[in-house]
Amino acid sequence: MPELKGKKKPKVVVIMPAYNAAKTLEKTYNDIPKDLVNEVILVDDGSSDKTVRIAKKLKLKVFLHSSNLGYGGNQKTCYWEALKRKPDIVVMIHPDYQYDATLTRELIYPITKGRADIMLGSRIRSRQEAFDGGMPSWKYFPNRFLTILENVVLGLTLSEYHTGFRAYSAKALEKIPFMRMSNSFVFDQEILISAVANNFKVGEIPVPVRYFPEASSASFWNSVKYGLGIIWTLFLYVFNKEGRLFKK
Ligand SMILES: Nc1nc2c(ncn2[C@@H]2O[C@H](COP(=O)(O)OP(=O)(O)OP(=O)(O)O)[C@@H](O)[C@H]2O)c(=O)[nH]1
Ligand SMILES: [Mg+2]
Repeated sequence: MPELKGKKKPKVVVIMPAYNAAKTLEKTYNDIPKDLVNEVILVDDGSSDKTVRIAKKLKLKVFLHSSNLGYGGNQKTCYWEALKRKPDIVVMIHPDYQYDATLTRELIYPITKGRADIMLGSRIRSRQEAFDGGMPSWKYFPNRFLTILENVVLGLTLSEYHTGFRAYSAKALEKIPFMRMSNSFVFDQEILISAVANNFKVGEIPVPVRYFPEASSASFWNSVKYGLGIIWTLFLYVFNKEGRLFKK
């Protein structure tokens, strides 16, 4: 995994998978360090609010889904369009202002130095910090349980797998069969499990978390379904590491 050699400045494309993000999009966008980023892509997943109007006002590159495909389906279009632009690094940031986008430089630094292929912005440095940021306990504890399980199965030591602030080296992303993955929230896990199946180096930095109504749409039952989906995907990985879901 060489340093991005000969490149003074890597080409960075930011992608924002959006669904009803009108109230938070502009604030999120304003925090992205513009000197670092070549292009910002937003894929709208059939929002019923003014997300698209605001994205166009901000002069983002906007792509539209005619109906709601789901969070994973949204990211597929995001990465597909991002990779077409031949970037060095692709950064995902949720447009819900839950993550601190000013930390993008820190997030991508280990990738530019060749120390990591994928970097995650973790909301869980400590329980107190997560609670202080407003994370509800019914999200915190299942997150911890699933993270421990994923660490044991995958042999990693991450503090969470569920973050919406991530950076991928384009070379790694190209080897991940993301178009075959789920259209639901489980996509975020499948992509990391595939990273492990492909021997990519995954790292993390802590990021402060902000919980407020617009930053979190997942209901209790959707979260339960999501948790079961993760366990099922881990099962598939254990019994079929070389499967089409994980390897190209
Ligand atoms: N719910 C939902 N979100 C989508 C979809 N497509 C894109 N998104 C975006 O993905 C992000 C996901 O949303 P959240 O509901 O905050 O989920 P989360 O951050 O994983 O979970 P929390 O810890 O509850 O915040 C938001 O920024 C949405 O704009 C979709 O089809 N459904
Ligand atoms: Mg959120």
